[in-house]
Amino acid sequence: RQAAFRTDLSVLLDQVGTGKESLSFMKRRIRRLAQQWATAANRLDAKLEQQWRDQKKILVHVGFLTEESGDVFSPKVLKGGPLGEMVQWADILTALHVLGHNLKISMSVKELQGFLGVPPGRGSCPLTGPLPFDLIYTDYHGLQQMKQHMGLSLKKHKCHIRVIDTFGTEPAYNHEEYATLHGYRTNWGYWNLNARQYMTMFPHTPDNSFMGFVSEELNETEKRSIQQNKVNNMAVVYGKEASMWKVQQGKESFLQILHKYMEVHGTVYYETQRPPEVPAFVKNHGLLPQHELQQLLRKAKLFIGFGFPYEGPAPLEAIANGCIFLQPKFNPPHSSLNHEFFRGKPTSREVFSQHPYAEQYIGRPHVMTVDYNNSVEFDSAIKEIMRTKVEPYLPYEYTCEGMLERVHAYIQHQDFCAPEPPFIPANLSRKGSAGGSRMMGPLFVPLPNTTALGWASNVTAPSAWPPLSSLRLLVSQEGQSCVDACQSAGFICEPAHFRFINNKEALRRLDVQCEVVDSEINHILPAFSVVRQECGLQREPLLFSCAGHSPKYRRLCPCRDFRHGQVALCRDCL
Ligand code: U2F
Repeated sequence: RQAAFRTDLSVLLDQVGTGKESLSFMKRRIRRLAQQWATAANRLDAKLEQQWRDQKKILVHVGFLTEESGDVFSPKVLKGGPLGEMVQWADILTALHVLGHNLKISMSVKELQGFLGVPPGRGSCPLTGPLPFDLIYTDYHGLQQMKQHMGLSLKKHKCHIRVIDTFGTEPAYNHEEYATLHGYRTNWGYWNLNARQYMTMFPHTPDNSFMGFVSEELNETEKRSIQQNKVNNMAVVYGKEASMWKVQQGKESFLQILHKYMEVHGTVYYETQRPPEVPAFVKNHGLLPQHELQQLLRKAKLFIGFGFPYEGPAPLEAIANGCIFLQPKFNPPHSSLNHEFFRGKPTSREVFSQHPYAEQYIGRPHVMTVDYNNSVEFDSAIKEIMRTKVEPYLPYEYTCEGMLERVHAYIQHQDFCAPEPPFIPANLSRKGSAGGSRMMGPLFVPLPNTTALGWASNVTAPSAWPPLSSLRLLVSQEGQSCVDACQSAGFICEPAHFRFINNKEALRRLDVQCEVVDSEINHILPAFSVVRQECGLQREPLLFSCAGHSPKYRRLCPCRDFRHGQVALCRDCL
């Protein structure tokens, strides 16, 4: 069946259910953004020009909101607890509904069992028939629940699953045996999925797919009125929970500096009294409903982060409402190795500021990233912000149309169930140069001689998505990951393309001198060591990793082009 865009959200609102603050929060959000979604649906509908879209049967099982997982989030919705996840799930549900798919929503194990057709009860009971869904969106909690209640049949059906995973999961942590043997042990991970089945909140980990969420969009009249009503010396602090302000104890000086120039506002949750962490000069509004926060942001000139929370939605909302976002640089960077918050998360990603997306993808004049310990730098940043005029800005990928476009493309093109076209393992040869090898049949794609970038287009993988035409082969520096190598050349690492460059032909085309070409199970491969003239190809496709790097190795990197404002999609991806 063909999917038809929907602009009426009432059925969705009924499906979300009632009885919890988290659900009420999500429904308020869905209602508030309804008009914006409808406009976006009409625009995308016109843009796709009658392109056929399959209607999929989709189950959304929101694991972290189930009682069975402890649901620690719902009771904190009105108390300054994390809302980013709820923002994202509300938007995912809306996107799937608006795209016209056949949607079922479950927020308890009982509902999950009902939808999957497994008998209720505590034990694991395999699903005997076919899976009644084309796609299941869930999270790590939900995945665990499915394992408990579907037993081994989960393995059979896991290619249909998508895991919403805020901070991302790197391939080395996802591969059960490899993670166990090589110390990539975490509280999560170990699911042996294709890493692109994990979907993140920001496009920070190209090994995973970028799901995202949306932010409020403004029309031209609203933009003009915002610019007229900006209060140049008004700052709003990012941090709705008092503990987020505690980070400042002992080095309160930057808040003092800020206070010297600006009126400081906060939206910190409190019960009866001002939280002691919040200085007396701060005008605290208490936790605000989302639409009231937007109003506050429309007046403010500056939205300032203290370093936590990491990578939330609020800075995008602030920038969309015409604020400049000021945030601390992290030196050394924060990661699962040195910071409690990231410890146990299945990623080694290093976070160089509170909001790396804002820094890298938006940047000046909307975003300023400075060293908060350097009071001179901080002081001059505040002065610069007060005299800089900025327009409200929202990257296309965070608009409703951008999210619909991306989710549409994933649903129609990402298929982890179809057998991968033959993965041709290394044609091993010892003591031979890669240059001496035969061309590798259908995977051979010639490279222009002049540059290491850009496979030519006589390709033989018509079903590949992203299409092979987007591939650019690159060699990283020693110790550099493919994430960084591709980025520094203006591209993005594309894990789906690894299988086309994991061969001797790629080494030969790049003129790599190999004494030995080995095929191994190691997440930094394909790569080579210049000093030892050793080349290695990847033997385990699940370990193809954009993130991997190692000091002695230069990596072969499959980069691709991307659309401006929609990094998840290549030029020919729609
Ligand atoms: C992030 O979670 P948070 O919930 O802490 O993220 P924020 O950026 O603070 O914003 C979430 C939403 O809270 C709303 C605001 C945002 O959409 O409009 N809000 C509000 O309604 N009223 C207020 O007074 C203030 C904000 C991240 F999203 C999570 O994935 C992480 O787990 C967490 C920790 O890093 O940070």
